[in-house]
Amino acid sequence: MPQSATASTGNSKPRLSDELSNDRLLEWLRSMQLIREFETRTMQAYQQAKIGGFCHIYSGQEACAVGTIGSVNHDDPVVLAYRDHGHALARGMDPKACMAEMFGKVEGCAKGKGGSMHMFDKPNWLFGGHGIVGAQTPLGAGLAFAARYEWEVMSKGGKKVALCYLGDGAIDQGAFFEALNLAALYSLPVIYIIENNGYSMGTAIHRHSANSDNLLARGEAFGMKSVKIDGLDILNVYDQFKPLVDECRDLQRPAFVDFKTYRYQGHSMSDPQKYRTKEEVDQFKEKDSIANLLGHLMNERDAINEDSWKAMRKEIQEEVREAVQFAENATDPDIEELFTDVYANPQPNLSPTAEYKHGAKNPLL
Ligand SMILES: Cc1ncc(C[n+]2csc(CCOP(=O)(O)OP(=O)(O)O)c2C)c(N)n1
Ligand SMILES: [Mg+2]
Repeated sequence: MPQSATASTGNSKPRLSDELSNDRLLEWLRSMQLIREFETRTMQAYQQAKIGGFCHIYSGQEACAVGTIGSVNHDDPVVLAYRDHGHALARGMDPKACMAEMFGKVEGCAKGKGGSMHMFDKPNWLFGGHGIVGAQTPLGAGLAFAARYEWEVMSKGGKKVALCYLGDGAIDQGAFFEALNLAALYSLPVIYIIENNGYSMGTAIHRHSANSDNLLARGEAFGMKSVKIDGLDILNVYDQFKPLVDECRDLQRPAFVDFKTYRYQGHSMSDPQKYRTKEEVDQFKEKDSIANLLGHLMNERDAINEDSWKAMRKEIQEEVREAVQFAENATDPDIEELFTDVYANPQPNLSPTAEYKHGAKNPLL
C-alpha cells in the first residue's frame, strides 16, 4: 500500500500544485515509474555484460528529473552530468534509443558511441550527459547565453531558461565557479540544479565540501536567487521550482538550487557501498517519491486505484522489455563509425582514410 502523501498537509492553504490536473500528475507518476523500471532492467543487462563501461543508476532521484523538467517548456535547453538516463526519459527520449545507446548500438541516441553517460537528444533539446565532473556547468551558461542572444539580439522565439544539473561532488570544481560568475555577470537565464544526494562516489558531502550545510551561500555569493528544495516530494518540487523558472525566464536571470535527494543504488555498478548503512538507505526508501505521489493520487484525488496502478506498471514493464529487446537486436556499429562525427572540421591527421588506417605513412610526419 502506498503511504499517504506528505504533500498534502491537511491544512487548506492553496498550493501551486493544486492547479495541476489529475492527467498531468498521472503522467508524472508514469514517467517516474518508467525511470525506476528502466533502471532495474539496466542493472540486469549490465550484470549480464550486455552493457559495458561506466553506468550510474538514477533510482531514488526520479522526482528531481520529472518535477524540474515538468516545470519548463519543451524547447528550454537541458544539460546534464553522467547520471543521466532519468532526465533523458523525462525529456521524452524513446527508451529504445536510450537502451540501445547503452548496448553500444547504432540505433542508440549517440550511435552507441557515448554509452550510459552521454545521452544526447537534439529534437528534445537535451545537450548531453557529461562524464567529466562539472564540465557541463560552463555549457549550461553557454546554452543560456545562446538562448538569450537568439531572443534579444536575433529577435527569434521567446524567452527561454536553461537547466543545468550537477551533483554535490561537482560544486567545488573550478569550472563551476567560473560558470556561476559569468552567468551572474551577464545575467544569463540558467538554473543550476545541484542534485544533492549526499555523496560524491563514496565520500559524504560534509567530508568533501566546506560549509556544506549552507550550499546556498555559493549561489548567493554571486548575487543569485538561491533556493533549497526537498526533492523527494514532487508536488513540493513543483511548488518551489515553477515560480523560480517563471522568474528566471521573465527577468532573464540565473538561479541556484540545492536540491535534496537520495540515490538508492551505489555510485556506479561496481560500488560495495561500505560508506553507508542499509538502515540509512531504508530510511529514504520509506519516503519514496513514487509511493508519495501515488498516495496523493489515490487518497487525495481519487485519480488512480490499485487495479489501474497495477495496469500502469504492467504496461511500463512491457515498454521497457521491448526497449531491451530492441537494443539486443539492434546493429553493432561498423568499425568505420569510429571516425565519424568526432570532429566538426576534421584536420588531415585526424581523419584517417582507409589506407591510413591500414598503416600508410602519416602525411604530416
Ligand atoms: C573532473 C573529474 N574528476 C573526477 C572524476 C571521477 N568521478 C566520477 S563521478 C565522481 C563523483 C561525483 O559525485 P556527484 O557530483 O555528487 O554526482 P553523483 O554521482 O552523486 O550523481 C567522481 C569524483 C571525474 N569523472 N571527473
Ligand atoms: Mg552526489
